[in-house]
Amino acid sequence: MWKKGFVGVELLLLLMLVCSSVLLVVDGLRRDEYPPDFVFGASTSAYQVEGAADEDGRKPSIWDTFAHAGNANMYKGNGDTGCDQYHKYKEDVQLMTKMGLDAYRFSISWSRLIPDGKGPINQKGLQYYNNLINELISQGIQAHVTLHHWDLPQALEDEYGGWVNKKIVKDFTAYADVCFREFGDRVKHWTTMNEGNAFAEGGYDIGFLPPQHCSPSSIFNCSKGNSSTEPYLVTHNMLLAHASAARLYRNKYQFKQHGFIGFNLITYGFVPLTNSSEDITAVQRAQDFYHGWFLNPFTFGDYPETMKKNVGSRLPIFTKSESNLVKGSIDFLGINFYFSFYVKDNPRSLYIKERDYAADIAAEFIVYTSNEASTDEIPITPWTLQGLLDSLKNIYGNFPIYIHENGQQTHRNSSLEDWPRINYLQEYIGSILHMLRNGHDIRGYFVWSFMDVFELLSGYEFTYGLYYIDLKDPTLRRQPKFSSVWYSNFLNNRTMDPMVAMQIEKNSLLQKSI
Ligand SMILES: *[C@@H]1O[C@H](CO)[C@@H](O)[C@H](O)[C@H]1NC(C)=O
Ligand SMILES: *[C@@H]1O[C@H](CO)[C@@H](O)[C@H](O)[C@H]1NC(C)=O
Ligand SMILES: *[C@@H]1O[C@H](CO)[C@@H](O)[C@H](O)[C@H]1NC(C)=O
Ligand SMILES: *[C@@H]1O[C@H](CO)[C@@H](O)[C@H](O)[C@H]1NC(C)=O
Ligand SMILES: CC(=O)N[C@H]1CO[C@H](CO)[C@@H](O)[C@@H]1O
Repeated sequence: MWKKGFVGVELLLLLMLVCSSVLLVVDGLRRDEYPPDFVFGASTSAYQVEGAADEDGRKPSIWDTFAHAGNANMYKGNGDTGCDQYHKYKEDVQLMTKMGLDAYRFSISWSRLIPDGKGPINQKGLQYYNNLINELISQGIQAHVTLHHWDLPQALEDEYGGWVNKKIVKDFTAYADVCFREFGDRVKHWTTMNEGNAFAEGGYDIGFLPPQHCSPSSIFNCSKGNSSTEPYLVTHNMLLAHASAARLYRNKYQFKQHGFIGFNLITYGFVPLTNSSEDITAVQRAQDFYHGWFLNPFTFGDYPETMKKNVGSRLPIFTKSESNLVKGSIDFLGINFYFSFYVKDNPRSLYIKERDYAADIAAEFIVYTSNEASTDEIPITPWTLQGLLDSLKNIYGNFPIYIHENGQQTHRNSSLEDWPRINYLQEYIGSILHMLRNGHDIRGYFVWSFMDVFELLSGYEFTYGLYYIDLKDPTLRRQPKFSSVWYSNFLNNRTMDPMVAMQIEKNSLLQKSI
């Protein structure tokens, strides 16, 4: 499939002549139209790529436990081997260099660096992250680091319940301190939490994600939890842990390391199902519950009024000093964006006696579908991303934003000629230029994912990668998909059509071998 039949050298030369005259025009997207310091990158996270799960002193995280307990019966697989980046990081950084990435977004496995979550540092873990960061920096690739990506050390979950307990604030801050101290001379972009809102909802309300807490009424058979209270408690503790780490960074490191600290949320495009005022209000409420839950405290020092009203006494209250700590504690917001939903007002859910977070929103969410996309593919809706950023800017001001994740899913076993992914990336990257021109302070864009990783929502069935990995191949060779060629051409200011580019690449290989 990849190595299509031999094409004559003459034809290739002709193609090259033709394409040199259509350079850059193909999609109208040009790298050099974006601000020079705008970063284009790709993302992964520790548990999804590293493998080496019990090597060199690493201990389990709540995600290891979740995966080995069967992933809430949604799919099979675990990150024991992942993409084996732990051993292949040099090769991977080479691919990034060749691709022309400005930045690589990855996460540190807390339980690899500090296996019990607190206490002694694992020297081998420290060495690994130093090696990876040095390799990136030596190639001029920025390291954008996340500290918690669904992978709290299991030891802290066992000892005191992890994020439901306020003790987490102290341990998280101490872990962050180690990272700032050891890596902060080279790492300038720190994100404390990945998808804090999805972690609270998926992990503590519905219970289909680690650490799988939920009330007995959930279909996900959790062994513990309380969907009415824990999502709010956990979010409160995440906000305090973030803010405490940010204060530490600002007081102790920022003046000499000159970096930035932010937080990451999953964001959705919300579209009212009808134009009734009820549905339009339901959209605002959905935005408050999903995005304002964190952004309101970060901006104003308190939760949104809609949440106070619907959640009542189950919503923790900020003390004056907590409020001051949290307010203004992000230098940037990282957003992950994939899906859009229609939102329908659902006031009846407020009559449920023991309401969970989902019921508190009093809205129904209907996945936005499109006739053009196959059912496997995520519909492409850049206008909802734009609507989201417009509304965030209106409510919270024009603070710096990194799009930390965006990408298209396909079946792992589908073609390397991943045109749906190219279409998706092209539309969103194009829309960012438009948003920049409309005054949005977007600082960077990261494709999820650099390669086919172990996916949180689908294991190894669906993938988002620019590189394919055949799991049956013991060497886990990284094979470029068309999307990687497309992205690389864009980043290197070359022609955008991967078909043409592949021919050029083949031609240069041919010439080398002659
Ligand atoms: C959840 O916590 C609330 C408040 O403490 C309590 O009233 C409720 O019974 C708890 N629910 C479960 C399922 O434990
Ligand atoms: C929960 O347990 C029930 C009864 O054992 C089982 O039928 C169901 O499949 C389980 N659900 C999940 C998501 O594991
Ligand atoms: C709502 O109104 C907008 C603007 O008038 C229109 O474009 C849209 O199609 C309407 N939506 C529905 C579901 O009627
Ligand atoms: C990209 O190509 C354009 C048009 O040929 C050129 O003006 C620009 O300098 C190039 N930028 C880079 C970074 O090579
Ligand atoms: C192209 C191809 O082989 N697609 C198959 C991939 O695997 C899924 C099931 O996991 C099948 O439904 C597809 O037909």
